[in-house]
Amino acid sequence: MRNSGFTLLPAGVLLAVGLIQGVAAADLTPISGITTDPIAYVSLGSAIANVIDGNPDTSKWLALGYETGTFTGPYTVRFDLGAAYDLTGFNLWNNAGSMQNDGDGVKGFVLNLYDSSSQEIGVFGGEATDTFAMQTFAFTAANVRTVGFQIVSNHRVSTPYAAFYEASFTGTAAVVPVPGAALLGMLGLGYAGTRLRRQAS
Ligand SMILES: [Ca+2]
Ligand SMILES: [Ca+2]
Repeated sequence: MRNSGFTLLPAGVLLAVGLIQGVAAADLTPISGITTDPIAYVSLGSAIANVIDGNPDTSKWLALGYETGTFTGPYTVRFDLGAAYDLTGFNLWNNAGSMQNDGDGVKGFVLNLYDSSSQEIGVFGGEATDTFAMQTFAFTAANVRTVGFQIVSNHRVSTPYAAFYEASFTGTAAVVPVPGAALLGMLGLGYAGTRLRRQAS
């Protein structure tokens, strides 16, 4: 009598396999963000929550800086990914409002990468165009929990703020050793082998 391998495995092993497969992740929307820099146009709805709601909508944005004067950044918003991830890139939906290429989008930026202990473990710099379409910036960094998105410049110095309307990251859950899960897997394989041997005899 033939059995599929899966029916021979105890439920715990199937659960462990499922959890491992579930680790794969594509788009990572931060769970929260903070800034100690000024947010411009709060009265018009400018807010951090707008850029981490998973919904690219140019009418819901975050403007860092001031409403009058000139651009005097850098301004930083620090995103919390909610867990440690091995990152492969950054997605930015830049500029805001009803018009792109009007100078208020992020230009030069730096990503400061921190682990779960808030130790800086990497830095990535880039330059964004002043357009609405999603821009992707590839890099690799392991065990990143929070990212400081430091806006160094916008596209027109006479505009005193920089605006964008969504941000996300790509990557997979950081691989951490889980001795218990490995042991469970070994026990499961041993159990399956025992069943196979018993059935063969
Ligand atoms: Ca949004
Ligand atoms: Ca604009």
